[in-house]
Amino acid sequence: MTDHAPSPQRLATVAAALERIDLDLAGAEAVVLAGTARRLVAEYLLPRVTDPEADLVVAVVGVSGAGKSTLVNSLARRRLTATGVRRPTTTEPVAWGPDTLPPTLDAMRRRLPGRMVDTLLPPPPGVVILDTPPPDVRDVTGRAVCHDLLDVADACILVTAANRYADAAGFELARRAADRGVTTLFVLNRLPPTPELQRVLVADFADKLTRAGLMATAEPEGIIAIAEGVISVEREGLASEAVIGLRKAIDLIADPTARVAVMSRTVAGTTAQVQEALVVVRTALITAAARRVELGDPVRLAYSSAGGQVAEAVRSGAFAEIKDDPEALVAALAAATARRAGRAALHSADRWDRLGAATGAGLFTHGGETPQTARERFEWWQSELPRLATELSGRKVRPRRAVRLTAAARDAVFDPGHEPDRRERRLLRRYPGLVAAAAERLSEELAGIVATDSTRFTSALGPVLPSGIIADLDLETAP
Ligand SMILES: Nc1nc2c(ncn2[C@@H]2O[C@H](COP(=O)(O)OP(=O)(O)O)[C@@H](O)[C@H]2O)c(=O)[nH]1
Ligand SMILES: [Mg+2]
Repeated sequence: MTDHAPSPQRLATVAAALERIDLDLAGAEAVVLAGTARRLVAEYLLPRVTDPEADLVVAVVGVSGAGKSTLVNSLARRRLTATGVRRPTTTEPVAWGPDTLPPTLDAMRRRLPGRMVDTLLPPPPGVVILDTPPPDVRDVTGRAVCHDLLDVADACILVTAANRYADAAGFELARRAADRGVTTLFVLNRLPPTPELQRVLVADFADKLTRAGLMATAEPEGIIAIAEGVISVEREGLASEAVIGLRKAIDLIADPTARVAVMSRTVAGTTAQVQEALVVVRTALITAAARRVELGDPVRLAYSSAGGQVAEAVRSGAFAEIKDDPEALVAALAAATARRAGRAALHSADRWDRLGAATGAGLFTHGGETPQTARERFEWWQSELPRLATELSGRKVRPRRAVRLTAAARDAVFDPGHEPDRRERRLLRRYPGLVAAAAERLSEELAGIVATDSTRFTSALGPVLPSGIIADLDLETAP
């Protein structure tokens, strides 16, 4: 293969990375380009670079009725057949080649029903000729079969009927091929019998191709002219002499030296096209990641300070005067937590609004379930205090003592100025570290409650960029 061709390892890395990215991350343009890049890498570049000795795939393309199938039959000197194909309109491709088809056709063969290969009397060694359906034939997923075949071809033959070329029929196929550096033979088919008229039409066709940027110079020699001829009923083709020019042109690219050059040009062109697409995809992913940080940052800061503020209020004794009324305490604590979460939400939604991100009315206050969640978690915290004491000391707390112990620990956590009486002090001494552990666990609960409230924002940020993906989405990196 050429010096510029990416290695199979690199291609496999890029293909895997393209499978891995969650395209919710990027915009519509990047989604389309990532899909194209993935197909070109997995279905053309990787199999082609892995097996450079495999035959050259030459796709015969053009609009319906241009005479593609007739020309391929003429070259083969018989009617080509493949199981499941109904003539005269080709709806499924037919590959005319030897028994073993190049791996670049594997993906298409898997995707299309039926057998697409005719191995009887194969074409010149080194090439596989592919008769394709017209561009309006689509597979079950809605993709144009002809486009996908053209995208895995090494060379192509664009067939245009003399009465159709004027409206640029099939030019978009030539453009698609040119974008990948595919060597293209232009056939002006079904020409009228008068040589003079043929010359005029061929020159005009060459001129149109040149002006469309599909041919370097308007040389009529660059075009293979074929006159409308008599079709043999039994082989559905023209007399062999009619296609001598086309056959010679195919022999030229099938020549071992020319083959390598043709293939290298297509590999280089396809690599360049993929690389361009990858730049757009990488940029979109990086932009999306930066946006995630821009939007996520204010939310994270606002909510972590909200959790911290309630914890600080507890430590400074803001709830001291109701510490002996468990019902009032839980209600006040839940209300305070929800209020702080609501303020963090307001701040976050306000920032998002200014940053142009979508915000619903509900985002400007705390989540509807937050007060109830807070209540349940504080009740759980309190009910777990005896078990926490057991965990710390390894001693069982008897049920009657549990009530007193819970009250003593709660008093100590919520009232920094609380002076325990002798009984309480004795009780707490039996469970060293309980008050500190209980306070710590309460802070965790507070942080958990506000974090849950913040998921209304963080879940809207979309998936995180998988690590290493940007470096992987590059064909120019060494393996
Ligand atoms: N008489 C005559 N008919 C032709 C010629 N080329 C194609 N046709 C007819 O035009 C129709 C379409 O040709 P076909 O090869 O199936 O076109 P495709 O859609 O490009 O594959 C068929 O009925 C062919 O027999 C030709 O040179 N002479
Ligand atoms: Mg056909």
